[in-house]
Amino acid sequence: MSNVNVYQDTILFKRYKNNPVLTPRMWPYKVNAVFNAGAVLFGEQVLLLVRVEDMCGFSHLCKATSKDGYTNWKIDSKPTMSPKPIDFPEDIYGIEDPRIVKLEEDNRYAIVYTSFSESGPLVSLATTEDFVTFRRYGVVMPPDDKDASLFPRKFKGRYILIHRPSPANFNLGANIWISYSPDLKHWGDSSILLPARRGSWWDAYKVGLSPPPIETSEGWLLIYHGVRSTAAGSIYRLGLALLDLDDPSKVIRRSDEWVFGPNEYYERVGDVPDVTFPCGVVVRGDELIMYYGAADTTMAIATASMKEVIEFVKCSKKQI
Ligand code: BMA
Repeated sequence: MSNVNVYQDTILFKRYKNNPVLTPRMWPYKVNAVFNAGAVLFGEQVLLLVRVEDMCGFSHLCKATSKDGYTNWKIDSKPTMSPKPIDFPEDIYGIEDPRIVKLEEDNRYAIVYTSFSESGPLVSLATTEDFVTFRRYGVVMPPDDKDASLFPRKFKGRYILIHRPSPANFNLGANIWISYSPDLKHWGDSSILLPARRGSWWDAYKVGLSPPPIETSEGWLLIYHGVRSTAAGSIYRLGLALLDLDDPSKVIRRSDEWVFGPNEYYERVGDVPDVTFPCGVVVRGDELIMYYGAADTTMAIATASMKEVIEFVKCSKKQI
């Protein structure tokens, strides 16, 4: 397959030359696919919690760490965090797509992930200090809901969650929502944060948060995915938005064009073709390292300059 869209998405993000960096064949045990990893700086290392799909079709999370964030990945020899359907029945068909943030108030990392329940996907929460033991909070948002992350700190005494409920009627659009909680347990004051567009837009009818929000001096940078539905299936691409630093319910900017999308062979061919799906980034100085699932099969990396990304999003249309 030729790279048909070589010019469109190479400006801001550059693909790592040795992509894909993690593949099912590298796994210490038998798996079908490794993708959609959450990412965080843990001590001196980049830590990925990779979504691993087993040979029954169920997903769990497995840790992979690397000193430079690109090479020499050390992969846990068995699942790091498995579904626990006896205590948490909502995990019955697996756990997927973790988004990790380090909470500023203490030493904990919050992992917000999708539990695949008997009634469909929903949002669950766990915390950890060491990525060995996990405290599970259970369901945060009932189904259908996914693509969720916390912010690293409270705003006026409340935690904020970004998430994406899906309406039963596709024509109503699956929009990104924002909700608040005083205690990580009781959630409310929900409203639409970033709506899916309509018509032939690349992000019409379905959008969702990709990695957790990234703090910058200009506001919270959102990398979100938009899903274009075509006769040949869906195309998962990425766009940018900027939220107000003190009040993240205010969208300041939103890019019109997508900034990254499936182009290379490993993004276009796999269990689900034409998917680029990041659940984690690491920022080191000006370097934004984006870890993304490619075609629901492998893990790949693209990098960008934070300065250039912020300049780009600031040139986008004002939203307020
Ligand atoms: C979305 C999520 C992702 C997946 C993508 C493409 O709805 O469920 O886990 O990568 O679809 O299949």
